[in-house]
Amino acid sequence: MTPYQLRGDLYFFRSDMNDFSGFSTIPSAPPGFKSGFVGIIGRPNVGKSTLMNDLIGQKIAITSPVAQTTRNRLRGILTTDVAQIIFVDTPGIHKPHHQLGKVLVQNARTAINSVDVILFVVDGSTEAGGGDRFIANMLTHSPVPVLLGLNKIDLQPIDQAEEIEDSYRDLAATASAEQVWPLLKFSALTGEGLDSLQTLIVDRLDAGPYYYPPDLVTDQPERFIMGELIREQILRLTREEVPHSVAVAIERVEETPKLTRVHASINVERSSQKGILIGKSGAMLKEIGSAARGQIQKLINGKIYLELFVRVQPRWRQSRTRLAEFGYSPDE
Ligand SMILES: Nc1nc2c(ncn2[C@@H]2O[C@H](COP(=O)(O)OP(=O)(O)OP(=O)(O)O)[C@@H](O)[C@H]2O)c(=O)[nH]1
Ligand SMILES: [Mg+2]
Repeated sequence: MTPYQLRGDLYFFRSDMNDFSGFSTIPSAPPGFKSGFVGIIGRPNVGKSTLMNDLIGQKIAITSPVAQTTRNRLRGILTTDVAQIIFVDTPGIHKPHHQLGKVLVQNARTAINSVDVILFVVDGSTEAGGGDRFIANMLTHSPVPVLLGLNKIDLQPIDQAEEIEDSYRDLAATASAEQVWPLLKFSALTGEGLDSLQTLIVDRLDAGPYYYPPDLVTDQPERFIMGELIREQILRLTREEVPHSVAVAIERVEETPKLTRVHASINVERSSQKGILIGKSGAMLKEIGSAARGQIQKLINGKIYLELFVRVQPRWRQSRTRLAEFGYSPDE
């Protein structure tokens, strides 16, 4: 079986294979070609995943106004004529309240140590806060170049622009001991400023090979993205503690020439949450299912039959075993 396959407009991994060295479809890079890994780091909700999707031109990561949307390290690959940039989207760094949060923050920190450039993203529509300073301190002795990216400038109030930017200039000046962090402004939503960001990143990469086939946009398996698209609808349609208490598992995928059947479980911590997710006469589950089905069909460009069931797994966010089962293990 080939390790990846064209579905719709995208190539997807079809197995757990992640070492492409020696894989015949990877061309050798032309002279002067650059490549490297760029870690997108920051507080929850500053727009890291939206930014990665925009930069690679595909929706790989789900996004939402709920903090702690991203729970896994996700790679999005951008290949141009001159460079291959592998963006590593990470969970927002926050003060963890349970085992899940600890794993998320730990994985974001691990990612910092295995990239060539760090893109530290902040919310440029408000002044720097304690969470940003905490991350800035973590990056103080970074051996790799750090770029400080002010996102959401489309929301920046004009009369406060100066104060806001000064607060981040101060942050960069206090934290950057060994290097001066360039400060950039952009909007992941409108795309403004992203060309200059891309240029600045490529400037900081060294000459290198194609790490992935040029037409691959992510190393996430298709099944993983299916589960995330279901979770995204739950984040969109439910409130308060429900989004945080949900884990989606793809139990089975059966492919026939005309239809792909996907069986997924939605795991929650309490029966009250199960009740909310099912809704009156199953209305909520139906709404989640039909919206997620639409998204998954778009993803694979084919017909999907989606079956969802809700299961109570008490305190799964505290259980190492359950976390591992749902794909939230500490990265190496
Ligand atoms: N107006 C505006 N909204 C943005 C911009 N970038 C992201 N957003 C919104 O901000 C919210 C959070 O975006 P995400 O991309 O999920 O944020 P994140 O940093 O990945 O969050 P976590 O995964 O929780 O760490 C979403 O509602 C986005 O639509 C931007 O440039 N402008
Ligand atoms: Mg995210």
